[in-house]
Amino acid sequence: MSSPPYNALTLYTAGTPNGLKPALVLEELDLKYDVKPINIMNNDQKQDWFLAINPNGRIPALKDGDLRVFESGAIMLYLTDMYDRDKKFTYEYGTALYYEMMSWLMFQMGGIGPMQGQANHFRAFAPVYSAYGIKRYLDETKRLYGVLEIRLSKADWLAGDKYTVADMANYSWVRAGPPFLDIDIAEFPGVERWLKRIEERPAVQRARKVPDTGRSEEEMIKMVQGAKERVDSLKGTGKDEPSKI
Ligand SMILES: N[C@@H](CCC(=O)N[C@@H](CS)C(=O)NCC(=O)O)C(=O)O
Repeated sequence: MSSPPYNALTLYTAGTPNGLKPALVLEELDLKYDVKPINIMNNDQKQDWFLAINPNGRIPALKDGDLRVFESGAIMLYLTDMYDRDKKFTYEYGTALYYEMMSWLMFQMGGIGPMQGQANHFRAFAPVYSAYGIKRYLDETKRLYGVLEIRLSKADWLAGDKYTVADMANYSWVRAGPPFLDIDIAEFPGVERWLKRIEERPAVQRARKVPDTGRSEEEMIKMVQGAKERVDSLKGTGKDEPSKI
């Protein structure tokens, strides 16, 4: 069998922070790819055909011919390793800047993603109102934004002097902080400037429409607001957190 790349890319994704990450790379590199929208509310991602692509049963996943890649960070690295020959959005493997970029990418994968994901769950999707759960994960998410702020208050990009997959991965989550968690991004002025810089990129605007859900950004924000109100309405109904854990 020949080695990758195979120039036969299919992205399995949904309109979520992790789902956005590969589209950001694909659009910046102007690659040709098919999109298979996955309805995570219907549990498409738990079906056998999908588990054969991603045994973890989550989006996103990527196929390049018969080769599969899962975990959003691995997908981003696959795409830059294989298709970013000029190193526009990554650094040369083995250099100091490569490991700096990798550090910020892993910071997102192991920190902001899981912590903010839990904060979103408690704030907008939980079957109970848990003040403890909301506070625990919101505080940790804000602490992690503070770590980004230390870097972005004095630099335009997370690693070195260019926009890389590390910025793309962190951006995908940080942009969701205000609508989901009412985080006031002005408390993190360097992060706020960096978000604006990223949002101006035409490739970012295209990626945000992948997959095409037929819903505008305003409609999505309204849905999130409704979800938060549902959780709030559980306060004091006996569906708030148990007194003993
Ligand atoms: N570490 C994984 C996380 C993937 C993940 O949590 N995806 C969510 C959407 S953002 C998902 O598929 N949720 C549906 C489920 O858990 O079944 C990655 O970065 O790819």
